[in-house]
Amino acid sequence: MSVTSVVEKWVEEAASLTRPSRTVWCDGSKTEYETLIEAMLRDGTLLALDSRSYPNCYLHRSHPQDVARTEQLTFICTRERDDAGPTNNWMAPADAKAKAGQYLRGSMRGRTMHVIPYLMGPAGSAASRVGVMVTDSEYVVASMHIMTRVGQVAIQHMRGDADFIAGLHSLGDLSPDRRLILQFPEEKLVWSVGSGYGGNALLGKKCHALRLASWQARQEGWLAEHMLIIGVEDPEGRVTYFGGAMPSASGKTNLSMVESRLPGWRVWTLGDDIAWMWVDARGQLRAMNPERGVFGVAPNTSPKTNPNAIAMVRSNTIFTNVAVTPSGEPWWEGLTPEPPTGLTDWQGRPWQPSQGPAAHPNSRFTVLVCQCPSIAPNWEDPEGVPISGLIFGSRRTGVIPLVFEAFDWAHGVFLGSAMSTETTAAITGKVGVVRRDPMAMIPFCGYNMADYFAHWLAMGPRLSKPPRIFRVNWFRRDGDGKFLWPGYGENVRILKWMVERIRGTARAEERPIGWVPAPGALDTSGLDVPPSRLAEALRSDAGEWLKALDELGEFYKQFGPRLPEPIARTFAETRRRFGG
Ligand code: GTP
Ligand code: SPV
Ligand code: MN
Repeated sequence: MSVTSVVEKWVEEAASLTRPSRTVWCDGSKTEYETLIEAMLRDGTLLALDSRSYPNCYLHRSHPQDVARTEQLTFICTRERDDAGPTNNWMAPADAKAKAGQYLRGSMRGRTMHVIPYLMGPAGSAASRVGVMVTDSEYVVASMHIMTRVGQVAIQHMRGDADFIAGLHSLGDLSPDRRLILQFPEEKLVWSVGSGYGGNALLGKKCHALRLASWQARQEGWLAEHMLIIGVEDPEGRVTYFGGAMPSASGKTNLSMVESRLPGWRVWTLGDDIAWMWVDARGQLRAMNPERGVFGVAPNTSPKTNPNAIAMVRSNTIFTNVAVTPSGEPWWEGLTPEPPTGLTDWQGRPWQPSQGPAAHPNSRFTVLVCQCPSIAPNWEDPEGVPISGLIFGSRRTGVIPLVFEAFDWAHGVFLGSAMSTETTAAITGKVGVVRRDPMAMIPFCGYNMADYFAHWLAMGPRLSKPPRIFRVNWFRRDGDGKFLWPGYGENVRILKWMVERIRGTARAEERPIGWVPAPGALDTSGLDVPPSRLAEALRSDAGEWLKALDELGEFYKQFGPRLPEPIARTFAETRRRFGG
């Protein structure tokens, strides 16, 4: 493989810091993948699963203290603190390198350093971008094979000697005390040490495709978002494309491969976690999925909730931190109504129900997205797909209705900026705590969030027909703690209403928060949800909202005068509409 001298020089620098016993350049081939798998089976990094029911499927158990992203150890390292903004952890670049340098110096001694040239986005797309990461984890290399396009295809995409994001990753000693995930947007550089898990370690994903890409996107006038991409096909065969942002473990993968419960309607999968979007020459917003695989949440994935995912993970899948049955099949909470007997838990111990969940709540599967039965035929179109609707969803037990539509682009950006959500097991820390999460980007925006809002607002006038913006909440509960809306496959009913809103045919009522489905406007045919329950799911209560707006006002304060005026104005208007 021929690489540029800038790449070579950077790899040499990484090696002189980490001191691997040898350096291997990855070509992305099937043989390379198989060789890695064999080596990991030999050294116990992987366990083979039952080869008849789960061919080419493996189980990896991560270090018990390394099971999710660690946001408190994740930093944006810009020269100016203000460029990272008040919602990011910040470290000066020199301090960050001094600190992480201690953990990285000699960290690959006795290990192999794998050099992975990877492409984010389909081959042949002007929107695709290159990264080169080095790592001492074979599990990371195999995962990158699935999640990105590895090898010569990446090098070919470089538009200049230095046209790549550089990523240095080392497992270090896996201790959270010596773990840092550092983004240096001004140097197009990532340093990650001390974790082998998910977004901490697969540097193409959150570090590159969101944190650094969002920085580049702002400079270059596009968007890098924590969004799924779907095409919704109606009974006449017309497809309407949506992007959808939801916080970690809050429904993107599920919505991206929904099996429709409405006859004649179907949902096509294009992406489940990240969308890169740009405005084309005609003023149309277009989107593509920079990833090639799914790193999806296992718990609650079942033939009932997500049959497409169940089919997708039946072969060629790496499972991480799930439980395993005596016959060598993966298992997690929710897969079957009752746990099978004789389970081994995610840490390899015989499982007793009294010990808590058998699979880690953030256990995941890594698999090519093209294995999903609902994969869209055009998912790798270099031109992307035209986006007609954007969805902001979050996990809220109360306050936020099932679905409503923004009045216009600026109002939609306000609704995105106003998102809050209950935390999940995707990040270390307490689960179920309400926190602010604008556009589901609080952990992933690589620059000052006030500037991010301004960037979103500035997209509006560039769009000849701005996508309609919708807000959803599948997670609202009744007084008994039960979900008000059945969710999953039934969410297609909400998508149908959105498509009809875009076409101008669906009825809606104006409320202080936006357009809410009029009674009867949501297709509930064959659905066992009484109108009173649906009304409860759609309710917006002035008292609750005024309280929520007070909290939002507190959040906005930290941005000071940097908060864009249209956001402040829409905030004030919303308060007024509620009589506040
Ligand atoms: P990340 O990969 O962390 O970014 O997560 P994600 O947004 O893709 O979330 P995912 O679709 O994997 O869903 C995570 C959790 O939300 C699982 O436990 C799901 O069962 C649950 N969930 C998803 N959709 C629904 C829904 O419509 N209703 C309910 N009640 N739960 C849902
Ligand atoms: C998320 O947390 O949003 C994920 C999982 O998609 S990870 O790749 O670990 O960040
Ligand atoms: Mn995610």
